[in-house]
Amino acid sequence: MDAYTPRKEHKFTFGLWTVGNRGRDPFGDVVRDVVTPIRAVQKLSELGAYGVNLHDNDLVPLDATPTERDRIVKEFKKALDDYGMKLVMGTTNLFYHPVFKDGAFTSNDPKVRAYALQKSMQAIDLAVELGAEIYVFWGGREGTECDASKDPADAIKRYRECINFLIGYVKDQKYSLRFAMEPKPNEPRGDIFLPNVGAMLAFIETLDDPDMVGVNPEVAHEHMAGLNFAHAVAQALEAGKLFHIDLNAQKLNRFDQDLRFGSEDIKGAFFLVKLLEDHDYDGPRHFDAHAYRTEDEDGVWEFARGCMRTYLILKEKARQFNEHPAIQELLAQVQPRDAELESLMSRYSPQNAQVLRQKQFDIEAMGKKGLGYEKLDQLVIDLLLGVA
Ligand code: DIG
Ligand code: MN
Ligand code: MN
Repeated sequence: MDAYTPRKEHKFTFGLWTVGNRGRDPFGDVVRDVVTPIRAVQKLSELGAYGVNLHDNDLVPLDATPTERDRIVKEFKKALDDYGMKLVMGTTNLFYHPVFKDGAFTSNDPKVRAYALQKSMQAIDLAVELGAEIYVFWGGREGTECDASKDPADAIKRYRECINFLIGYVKDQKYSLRFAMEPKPNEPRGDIFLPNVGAMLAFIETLDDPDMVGVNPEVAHEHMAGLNFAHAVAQALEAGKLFHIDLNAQKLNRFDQDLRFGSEDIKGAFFLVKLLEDHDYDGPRHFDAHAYRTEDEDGVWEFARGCMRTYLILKEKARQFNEHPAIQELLAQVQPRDAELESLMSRYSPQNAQVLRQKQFDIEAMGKKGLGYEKLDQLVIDLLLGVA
């Protein structure tokens, strides 16, 4: 036990599919035995996690009878109680079965879209029964390879129709559930609709009840699009739409690696953790990631331990940043305040516009001013490398 030992209060969660990942990839078979949902709950609780998440079929097989389903749910609920774990987020697997090969909510076939809604309503019931208050939609199959196959505007309309239908279902059932939509630019589809946080935020505003819907940004997915993940999360936070987050790591310009959190791009991971902590994000810290294919089951638990440990190390580094004299002194210099100008700009008025138009600015001197960011960034490097 040290300062970086996870505790329930840190709200770390893992999808059953993460520690249950058996290492299959497009070019190789499984390398690990099954980790059952109950074993995952037990081991993650022992490691200090707060809860787990699941797709419907991570727990209940597609072909389970209602009786089998109820037995499985009863046993799983007992495991959650026995090990003091929460079921935090639910989601529907709308990507594995061949029926979804050309999408679920955006499929050209109305029978597929109708089945996707039916499956989603059943999965929502399951998640609510297990105590979830967040429901994620990751449209992994909502996209194209052949753009001749469907009008992308029609696809967005179908997507909206299905999400609105499920908003109606949740309200009708009086469930206390919020939706979090998870963007990804591609993979498994050649191109996926609503590819990043910005696109998803715009889509959410077109729904019947935008307040009920937020985003679930994932590190690897914004990185796949070459975007700054902390900036994407900041936009969601600032809009009050960060309902959930998928933490992992990713090397640029590669397939979705879903690596252990913080194992790549340490500076990016640091500024993400700093953002979440500075803004008192109180949602779950979900690791949507998996161990390397090289690992056995012991390696899987090292992976899970590492995700949480690195988050806590970076959380401590963020505290040190906020108390670091040289960094804070430099920040005060590079972030000057000007009460008069800030007041003028804060709200338009003819008077403010008139005063602003009379202002004189020495833009040559302003342009020549050195901002000291080299020194500031090196102080961050010193801090992260443990020499500050
Ligand atoms: C992939 O990043 C997706 C699926 O794992 C799941 O539907 C979602 C929930 O975290 N992330
Ligand atoms: Mn991913
Ligand atoms: Mn994810």
